[in-house]
Amino acid sequence: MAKIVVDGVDFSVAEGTLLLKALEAAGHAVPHLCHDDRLKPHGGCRLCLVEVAGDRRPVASCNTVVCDGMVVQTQTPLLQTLRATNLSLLAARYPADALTAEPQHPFHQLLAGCPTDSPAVRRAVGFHDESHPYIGTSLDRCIQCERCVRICDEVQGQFVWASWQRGEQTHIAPNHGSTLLEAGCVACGACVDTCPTGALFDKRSQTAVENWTRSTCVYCGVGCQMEVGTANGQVVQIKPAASPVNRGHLCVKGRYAYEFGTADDRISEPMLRRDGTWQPVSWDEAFDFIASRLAAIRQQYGADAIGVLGSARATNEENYLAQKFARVVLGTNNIDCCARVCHTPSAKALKLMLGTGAATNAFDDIEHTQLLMLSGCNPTENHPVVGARIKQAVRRGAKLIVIDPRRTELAAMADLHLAVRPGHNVELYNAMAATVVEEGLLDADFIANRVDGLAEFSQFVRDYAPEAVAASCGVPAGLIRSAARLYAGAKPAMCFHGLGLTEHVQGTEGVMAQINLALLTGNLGKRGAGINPLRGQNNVQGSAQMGCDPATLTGAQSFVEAGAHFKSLWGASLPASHGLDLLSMLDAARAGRFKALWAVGYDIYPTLAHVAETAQALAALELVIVQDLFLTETAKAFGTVFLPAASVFERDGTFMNSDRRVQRVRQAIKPPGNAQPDWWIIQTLAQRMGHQTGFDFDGPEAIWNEVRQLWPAGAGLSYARLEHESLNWPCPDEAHPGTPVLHIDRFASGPRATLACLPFTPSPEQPSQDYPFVLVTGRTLYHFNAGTLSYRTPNARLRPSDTLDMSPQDARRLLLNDGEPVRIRSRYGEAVLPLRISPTIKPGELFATFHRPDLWVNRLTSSYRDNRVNSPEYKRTAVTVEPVFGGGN
Ligand SMILES: Nc1nc2c(c(=O)[nH]1)N[C@H]1C(S)=C(S)[C@@H](COP(=O)(O)OP(=O)(O)OC[C@H]3O[C@@H](n4cnc5c(=O)[nH]c(N)nc54)[C@H](O)[C@@H]3O)O[C@H]1N2
Ligand SMILES: Nc1nc2c(c(=O)[nH]1)N[C@H]1C(S)=C(S)[C@@H](COP(=O)(O)OP(=O)(O)OC[C@H]3O[C@@H](n4cnc5c(=O)[nH]c(N)nc54)[C@H](O)[C@@H]3O)O[C@H]1N2
Ligand code: SF4
Ligand code: SF4
Ligand code: FES
Ligand SMILES: [Mo]
Repeated sequence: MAKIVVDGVDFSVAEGTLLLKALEAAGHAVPHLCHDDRLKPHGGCRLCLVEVAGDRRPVASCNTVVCDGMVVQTQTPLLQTLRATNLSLLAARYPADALTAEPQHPFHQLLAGCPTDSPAVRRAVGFHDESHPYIGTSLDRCIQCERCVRICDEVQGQFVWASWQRGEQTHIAPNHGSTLLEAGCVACGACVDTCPTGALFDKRSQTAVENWTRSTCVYCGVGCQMEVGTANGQVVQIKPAASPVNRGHLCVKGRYAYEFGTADDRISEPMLRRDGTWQPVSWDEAFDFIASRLAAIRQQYGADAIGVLGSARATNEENYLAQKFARVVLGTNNIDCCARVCHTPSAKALKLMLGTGAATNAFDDIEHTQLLMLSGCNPTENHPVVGARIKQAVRRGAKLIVIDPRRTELAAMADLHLAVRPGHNVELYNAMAATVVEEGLLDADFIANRVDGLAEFSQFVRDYAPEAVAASCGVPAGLIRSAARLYAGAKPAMCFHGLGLTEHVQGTEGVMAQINLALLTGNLGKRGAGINPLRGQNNVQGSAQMGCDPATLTGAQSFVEAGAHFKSLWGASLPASHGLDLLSMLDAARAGRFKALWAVGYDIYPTLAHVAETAQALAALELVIVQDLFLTETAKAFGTVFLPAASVFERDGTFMNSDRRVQRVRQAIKPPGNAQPDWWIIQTLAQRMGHQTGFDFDGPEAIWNEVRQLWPAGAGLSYARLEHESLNWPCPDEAHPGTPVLHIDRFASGPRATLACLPFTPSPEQPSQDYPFVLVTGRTLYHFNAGTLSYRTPNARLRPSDTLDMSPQDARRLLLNDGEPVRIRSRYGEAVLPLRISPTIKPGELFATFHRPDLWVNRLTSSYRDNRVNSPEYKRTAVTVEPVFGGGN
């Protein structure tokens, strides 16, 4: 601690604190304009000046670090004169009307407290952009604090803004291009958020906010914390909140894509389909109908003819109730969620080899690592706040390896980019492991203390020397060796991965092969290391963790280890049969053995692979219950009952993010019409079906407390703690600080882990003369999965359509033009998309997004699945492409 004296009073603050912050903490805050906690000290506006004993001239407190014995004056006459002069210089030529129209901006508040001369001439404006859907510019208010320039560089890493010219003519404008979007803006809103004058503003937030509610983003698994601004019962603005996850930053979806809740086609009444048309009914009628149909189906076909899908978009509490409903009320383990189609392979691989099926390290480790290896993930688009943190780590000197068939934004920045052929991950990792073994790059101590199976593994990987597999996996042998050396040589080195590893026939094995590399090089159980799946939706980690998985109970506990505890707490027997996963439920439906499905917040029809097969299965069902905000494609085509759910803004609970944090979701507004929170819907139906006890919670906190009783690693995560702490599980009791790094001294499965020998067998899905291209499907920044939420916001303007990305070479060869609609055909179906010619794609490969259900990209994908956990092979389909004569469909 450093002792300082401020205006004659003694204070103690932590050594190294910025003087500006120390003064704030001491209750002697000084005015400031160009400072932002998220940015490096700048010292430009000279408003935060203070006098420090021993210094001849006043210093900028935002640019000075406290040291022991410092004696500081904050209010001398000299300082007051200097501040007033500096403020009036900034106010010169400032539009006076702005002060009265929008008094809330920090600069306007400073001017109100400090009389300045009234401005005579308006400032010249260098740049004006009307075209952006979210960001407005009034640069006559720009006071050159450069906060926008700095935050775009230092936090988002996009380098959109620049300060142009000198002196009187100085102005802020994009680095290049005539609009923000042309300059590469990704609409994160950080520049708007930091601007102290309103020179940059949120176009859609013109209503004054009445209330701010802290909550968690509804989109991806990063789990950003946000302040939800409401007025007149509606969300009118969203701002980033400070938290260890997002550190006061958001991406375009979290910050701006919130208007789905008030979309015209939001459904807020329960509905039954009668004679082919949807008719609104009361909750009573809907529940009575479902209860009697479920009872009849169970009577006729048995409980295992029914299945429930939890929702990765709903809370932990709701998913917990969904699986309890399946197991206790229906009596079946047929319960799953969309983790099945993305990271169940990761969870399986991690559980099998290390004992805990979740990311090993926290996002904070990005700032503590020497090297990042990203495999089959595209964080700047899909986990953008993490993507931005990775970019900054690389700017600060961390090494970067990217393994991805495409040259993604981060691949273009990487030290090494390994453009592996889609589906050849196991082969490539085996070759990297072979290099590590052959060249003696192992961490011998770590292996001696914690790893088994080296002899057998060394023998096994001999067949995978880089020179032997280079041609097959598409990466030159020299590059494979360089990557192995770089990864093994950097201590610590951290892996992130995505669906490019998991959505393959060898998905689980791809993750296992990556874990081998971490075991060989000692990159587990320490800060800045580990194996980290970037989980998909806001609560996909939680949905599966709560037990929406046929094979595991809440807390990913097995029936053997935890079954007795559940039976006694639930006062019920557990279903005896093995549950079906989602894909097996649909297989059983096609075989006539499965009859009813309740899909909570999951639109399976357009998002599962091989739409034609999904349709056959859904058509064979007698009862399809859809619980959602909108009439999804599944509901439109096959729904029997629709139950209207409350949105993320309309209820309480918790989500679990990608780095194992449980975070609060708080109700900010009321649901529309008769829409209800998912937990209420599930609980009320359970009661209707005769289960009063066990489903009589008075709200999400009570449900969560039952979860804490059943899941030892979550027992310490009380709502009271979550109010002010950000904790990673395991957190077994209320005094426990949480566990950001797993497997520190021993693995969850025991003291030692075993290397896995994983022979590579290629996917049966192979290109041929008729289907010469390999199509990869995936995501883009502006839209989210089935597009259900994001296409109901102005993000639709930022990216109106899915595209088929093709290399310039192939486009030239096939005489196809950019933007032209093309027909893509696979062995399973066809789709029409506009072509986008992109140098990020290799010849012979293609990439398409799948966000617009009406374009049906999944008509193309096959029914091949991961050989261990059944995840569809979305990332590899043989197709052919041809022009669509006479335009698109
Ligand atoms: N903006 C946005 N964000 C999202 C989503 C969204 O739809 N939009 N969805 C959320 C969900 S549910 C999920 S699960 C996550 C997914 O996030 P990611 O895992 O990042 O998702 P994808 O874009 O599907 O695939 C990632 C990358 O895998 C590469 N790839 C394909 N095949 C291979 C291969 O064989 N090997 C390797 N090494 N790479 C390969 C692709 O080129 C692609 O760049 O994103 C979440 N975040
Ligand atoms: N070709 C191809 N297909 C893919 C993939 C791929 O990479 N390629 N990826 C796959 C992956 S990883 C995933 S996760 C799936 C995603 O597929 P989905 O899970 O269907 O996609 P989401 O858009 O996340 O939508 C879930 C639904 O939740 C609803 N919802 C939102 N909030 C709530 C709520 O609070 N309560 C309720 N009840 N509902 C709510 C939304 O309206 C939406 O209908 O797609 C898969 N499909
Ligand atoms: S919105 Fe984000 S990316 Fe766009 S200019 Fe502002 S800070 Fe940069
Ligand atoms: S990075 Fe993910 S959690 Fe954060 S604001 Fe964007 S979509 Fe939301
Ligand atoms: S806030 Fe310190 S110089 Fe601007
Ligand atoms: Mo996902």
